Amino acid sequence: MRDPLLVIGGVTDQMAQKLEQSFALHHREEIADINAWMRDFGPGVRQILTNGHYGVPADLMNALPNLAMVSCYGVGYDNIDTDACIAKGIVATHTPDVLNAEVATTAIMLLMATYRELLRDEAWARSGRWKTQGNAPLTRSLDNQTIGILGMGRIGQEIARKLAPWSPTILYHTRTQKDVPYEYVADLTDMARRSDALVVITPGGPATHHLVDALVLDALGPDGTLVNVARGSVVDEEALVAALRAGSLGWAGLDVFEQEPAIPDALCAMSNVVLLPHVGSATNETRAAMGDLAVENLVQFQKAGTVLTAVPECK
Ligand code: A2R
Repeated sequence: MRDPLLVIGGVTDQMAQKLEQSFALHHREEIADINAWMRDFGPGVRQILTNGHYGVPADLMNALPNLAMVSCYGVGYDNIDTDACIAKGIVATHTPDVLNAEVATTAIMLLMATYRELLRDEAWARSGRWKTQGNAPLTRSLDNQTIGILGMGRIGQEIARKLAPWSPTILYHTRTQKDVPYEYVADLTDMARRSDALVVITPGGPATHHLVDALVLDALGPDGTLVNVARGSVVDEEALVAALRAGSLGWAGLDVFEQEPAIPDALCAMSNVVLLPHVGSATNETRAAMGDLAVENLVQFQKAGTVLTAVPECK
């Protein structure tokens, strides 16, 4: 008999095929009567596969007496209560590094799309306005900009590296200074004031909640661009809408939102924003690598009681 694995959120066919060799998959969304399922399978469940969006709800974690390991398909794990994991002896894993390049590409795509008005000009070409109204208005160059990066970890460093062909001046803000060849700015508002664009790439969770607030947005200013590829919670979305509406912030490129999958109507109605449905890592290649790592963590724990990529709190 294969061990039961509770699966929260979607998995790719490739992940399901690999997992089915070792586990009997129980998909949370297919369980109609969770109490009956708990009685039948709960005590046998030692492992969960989830993602950064769903995490593990507290009632589920508490109801599984033998839960020992949670594998998160994603690098961000702010919806997994790591304090509760530590208290219960549960090891949590995530998928760092394998998505650095893709999320960095997404950040640069949003910078390019906002600076060069990609959506406006694409619509200009497609709608025939070129013929009826003439050339599209000029845009801004992404070259030689001062780019402030909030968060200089694995992905932040990859964003800085990938920006090199545009000859930027890179500033960064984190809680502790890093060994990187960029200028550290101890105060986030100062950094925003000095930056043409601010790229947000910290984890989510209480420590970073609304780090980018009205003051920071105001400091970025009417010619400034905000790009968020981290978590919606890091930016005060209400303040962002107000700043974009008032023109005290120029542009925003957003892959993440506070109440996903909901995006405020006000943002959807603005022409100075580019919106993506949280697709920072969402390519076949990168999701395959993330899926492989999430599955390898599960299988190795099942076989040997060890994991490859524990979250720092569980190391
Ligand atoms: O503050 P530090 O020295 O721990 O630096 C980390 C920074 N960070 C913060 N910066 C300012 N204020 C905070 N409260 C704060 N908390 C963390 O974010 C570090 O430089 C960076 C996180 O880097 P990594 O742990 O290497 O994460 P990675 O792989 O770059 O991914 C970042 C996030 C994920 O958690 C997902 O939410 C998203 O990107 O995909």
